[in-house]
Amino acid sequence: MAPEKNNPSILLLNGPNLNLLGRREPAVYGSATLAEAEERAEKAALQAGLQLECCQSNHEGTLIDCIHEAMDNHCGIVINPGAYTHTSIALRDALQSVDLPAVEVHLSNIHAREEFRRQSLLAAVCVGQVCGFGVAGYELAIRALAEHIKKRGSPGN
Ligand code: CA2
Repeated sequence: MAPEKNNPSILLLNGPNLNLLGRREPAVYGSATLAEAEERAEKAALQAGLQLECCQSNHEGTLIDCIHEAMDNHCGIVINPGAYTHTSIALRDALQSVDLPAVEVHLSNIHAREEFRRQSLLAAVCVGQVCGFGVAGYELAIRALAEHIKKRGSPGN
């Protein structure tokens, strides 16, 4: 959904392979599709008084472009960076450079999985991290981000 002018809005960004949600590995990532997860996320955002724009890409550069564009259109970001969580200094730099509050989300508990998933390169430039709650994590992250934005003062967009 495109953000309405003058209404505060946030961006929900999903990274590589998350377009396959609900279609593969349901034991790890659940059975809800990305569209269903986004629908639930939008309801949570509207309840918190925020518009929600959703974006998914399998490409690092496209995700970076979305983060840059968020600077002019949104007051915060909820991001599931997928496997880029563990590898992408470029995504970390993008999040840091736009200076918007961001919450990192993972469907699975990355700290209870393989060693290589336990490190997030992005967590240090996010307000916080939600993981292990499946698609409900997107709603939790949106509520947490909304609270953070409210506390910090009224957003300009
Ligand atoms: O738990 C998460 O949300 C992850 O960000 C998911 C990534 C993984 O690389 C991270 O370590 C943790 C993988 C996304 C793969 O998405 C799929 C979804 C459904 C079916 C197959 C893959």
